[in-house]
Amino acid sequence: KLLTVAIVGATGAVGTKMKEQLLKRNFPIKDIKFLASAKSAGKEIEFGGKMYKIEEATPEAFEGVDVALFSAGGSVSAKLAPEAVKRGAVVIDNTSHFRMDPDVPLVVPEVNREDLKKHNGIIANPNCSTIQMVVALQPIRQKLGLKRIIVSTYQAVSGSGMSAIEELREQSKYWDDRKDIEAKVLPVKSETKHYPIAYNVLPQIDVFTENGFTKEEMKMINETKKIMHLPNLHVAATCVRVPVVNGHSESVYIEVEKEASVQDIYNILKGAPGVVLQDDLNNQVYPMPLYTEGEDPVYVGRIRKDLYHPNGFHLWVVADNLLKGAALNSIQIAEAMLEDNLL
Ligand code: A2P
Ligand code: 11C
Repeated sequence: KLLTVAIVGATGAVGTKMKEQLLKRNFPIKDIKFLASAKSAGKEIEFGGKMYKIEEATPEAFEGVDVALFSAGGSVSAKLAPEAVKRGAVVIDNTSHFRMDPDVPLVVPEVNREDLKKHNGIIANPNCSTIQMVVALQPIRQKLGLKRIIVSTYQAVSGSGMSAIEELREQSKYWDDRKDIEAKVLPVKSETKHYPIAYNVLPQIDVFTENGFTKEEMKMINETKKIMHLPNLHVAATCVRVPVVNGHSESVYIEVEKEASVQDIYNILKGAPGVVLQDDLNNQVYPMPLYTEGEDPVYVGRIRKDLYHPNGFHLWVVADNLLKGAALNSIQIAEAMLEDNLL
């Protein structure tokens, strides 16, 4: 079966990777549409050796589309995803807009593929930092149970889009005058204050919520519980932006229900779907974002048993946030739906 696909936000950091992944994974495409803002309409984009004209994302642009991959911000999804569904498309939405809607499955195929069956036209792709964590923890949860997660993230600027990548590149040139570097995008474009990301670490990703956690932190908390179907799981997150172009890293502390050894965790993660174990201290082997760029799996290393809690473990989890965290997971959702006759 060949499908007509649309990428909404085709010129963006994630949209560009969606385009690459469709080709790389040989997604069965009959036709493809590249949609973006009015500013990009008419510009050309290359796909599989052919040039395509970018169109403005309007309701009518979804006529004849089977699968629409959205990554152009929450407000674009809010407005246009229902229009795409009305015209018969299945929407796979990479924004946070529909994620906590009880009628919208929030899916990481390695964890809750079954939830796709309950879709009503829209499937939400989780936040990048959530995806890589649940891929690493689901196999452990299945064997040992899971009671608690405390995670601190080290997130790359690519999570904040093309303009943040440009900002880090630009600021990085000014080592001598680093106190006077101008910041316009990070930590959050819409906020009043901006701070340099080069030579710095920003303990704010997205805006603050009333309880003092940021929206990004609350996404990790709420999305994890929804994806894993564990409403009573205790999750705490501290999300931090670091001067890395691409690849999110996470220090994850977990408490499981059954007592286990580090070797048990190794055995569980070895060969687990979507996971690669990189943990060899004698040879200084552990995951790092510079080396996971462009790679599909979620890498796990530095696995340690807590020194005090008998069921506590520490893990270091790294993945390409634009791939497994966004574009790849979206395409894997489409592939799973195709296999399960849901498209
Ligand atoms: P454009 O390049 O035309 O502005 P990023 O996350 O890397 O910043 O990318 C955001 C993506 O969302 C871009 O492709 C951008 O297109 C697209 N976009 C932004 N605003 C709109 C809009 N109102 N309608 C459709 N696409 C939009
Ligand atoms: C970041 N995780 O790294 C964010 C980007 O909810 O899809 C993704 C935001 C989202 O900045």
